[in-house]
Amino acid sequence: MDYNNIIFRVEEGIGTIIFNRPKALNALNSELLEEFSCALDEISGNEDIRVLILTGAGEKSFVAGADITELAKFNSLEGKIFAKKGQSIISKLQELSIPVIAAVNGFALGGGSEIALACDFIYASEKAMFGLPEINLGIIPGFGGTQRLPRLIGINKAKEMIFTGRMITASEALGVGMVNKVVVPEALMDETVKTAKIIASKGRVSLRAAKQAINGGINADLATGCRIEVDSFALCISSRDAKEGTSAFLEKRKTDFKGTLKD
Ligand code: CO8
Repeated sequence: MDYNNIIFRVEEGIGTIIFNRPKALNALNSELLEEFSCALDEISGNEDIRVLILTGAGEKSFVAGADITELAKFNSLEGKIFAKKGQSIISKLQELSIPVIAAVNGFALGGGSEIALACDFIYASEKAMFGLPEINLGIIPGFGGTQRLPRLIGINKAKEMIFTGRMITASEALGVGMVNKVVVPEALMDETVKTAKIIASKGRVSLRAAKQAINGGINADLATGCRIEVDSFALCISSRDAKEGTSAFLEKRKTDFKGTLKD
């Protein structure tokens, strides 16, 4: 597919999607969402991609939310269709078997924060601003924000953000555990790629199993979560990567994970 609203590239096993409507602060219109969805399908079908990075074009914004010019015209049914479509794309993002890092370079508002929240973790530029300002538009977050934000930062802090619509700075986001690392704007991509490369050097099967165990267990009770972990552990122990990892340790050499899903 030709992409007009995103840039999608793959280098050394690292996929990068850049939301690319800088004149509208990379707001999510239907066309961009469709392209994002197709790129996620491409990534799911490409075993060479080991880690995905999401970021925004331009210096100002990651994604400033859903495109309000589109939202303003929706009736209830259209709103429901749009929200369902957005949620299914964001679930697709969360369910990717590979790790996903959001490199938030500027505004991550509404749907933009919700995309970042569905990533495995967030690195942010000092200039980043996070918020769920939907209340100011007379609506509520519709791409999973009322669900993922409280799970990540706690119910009371999430309620304060959602009820006031107030934006928080990158350092506040760091303080509440929404963001893992804050760096100067020029260092954001380098820092993110550095971490992505470390992750990409690990075994694909064990990365997949770890993500599956964490995501599967987080909303379950501890006993269920531990059962998921046992199954995920069993999945990777017989993999080629596990043989490589254990042999490399015993032979006192560096690991060379092939990243294949075949055992
Ligand atoms: N949609 C469309 N256009 C936008 C958006 C947006 N979300 N955000 C910014 N733009 C456009 C502006 O209209 C402007 O365009 P133009 O130059 O043609 O006038 C351009 O981007 C630059 O924006 P500003 O001039 O406003 O830049 P400022 O630096 O003054 O302000 C802000 C930046 C604070 C980010 C400001 O633009 C803003 O508040 N934007 C809206 C943010 C927002 O409310 N986002 C939430 C949207 S709702 C949402 O995401 C819900 C998701 C779930 C939907 C469920 C479906 C029913």
